[in-house]
Amino acid sequence: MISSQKDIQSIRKSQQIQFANQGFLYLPQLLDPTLTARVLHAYERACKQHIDPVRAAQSRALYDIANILDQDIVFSELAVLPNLLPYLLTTLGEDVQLIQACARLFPPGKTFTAPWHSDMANTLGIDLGHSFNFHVKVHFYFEDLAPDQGCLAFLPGTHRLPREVERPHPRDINATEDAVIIVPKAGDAVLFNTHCLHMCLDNTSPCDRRTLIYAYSHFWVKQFAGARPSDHAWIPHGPLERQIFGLGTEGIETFDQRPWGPSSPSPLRRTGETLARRILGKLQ
Ligand SMILES: O=C(O)CCC(=O)C(=O)O
Repeated sequence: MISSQKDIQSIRKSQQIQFANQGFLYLPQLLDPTLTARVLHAYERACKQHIDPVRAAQSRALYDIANILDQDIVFSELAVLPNLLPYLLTTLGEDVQLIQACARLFPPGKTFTAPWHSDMANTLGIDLGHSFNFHVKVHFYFEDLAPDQGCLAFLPGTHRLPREVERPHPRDINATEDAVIIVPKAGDAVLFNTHCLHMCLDNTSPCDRRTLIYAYSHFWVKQFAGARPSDHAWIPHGPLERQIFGLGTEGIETFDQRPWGPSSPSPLRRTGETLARRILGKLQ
């Protein structure tokens, strides 16, 4: 088993504050060099199988491989990377689930994203400006990007704007002054609240931008096709790992799914219970 509750540390307070205030976290070197090399290798193999290089060169379109989890076991390992789990548990909660996974190849060209958008703008039933723990995305990088290679950029703090509030007009935004642009190295990741205004910048470099993008939310949110490998043997062991791939505990209501039982006691409560047991043991 990869994860057990006692092995999972909290993330630093400063990172919790940064996620709450800015809406994103840059996570340098989340992947170690061996894993980074495995991911790069598996990504290149998947692209060879799924992307016709001639068509790609002609159309310069964006390519997404939506069933990436079926291409190599390393992509499932990445979804539940032990270093990532504390971030998922802190930013979403114990009922975290993978909702979507894809590999993306963005050739040189204009950006394909809407300028400064929230992914959640059409999501009903949620007070977006106050729901900081609803939906996050993680972009994984397995090669260094140049600043002009279609990097991800954010307008910090804009996840706090309600849906109804007018967002800044792209024309009024000077990316170099107003935005935080992440220029990642191989092994880095970026985790963000998808209601934080963000965009992919133009790729004016001569190189493709190659990334993996995984979205996570709660166990009760519907998974997209491809958010679980078809071969369940590829799902890493452990209750949290299985839950992340949408395989909860049988007999537990969807809303009550937790990896370590329906109501995992807080660390304070666990300490209290241990103390109580010791004291009672001495009294008997
Ligand atoms: O950089 C990208 O591939 C897309 C960025 C984006 O808009 C997203 O992940 O929601």
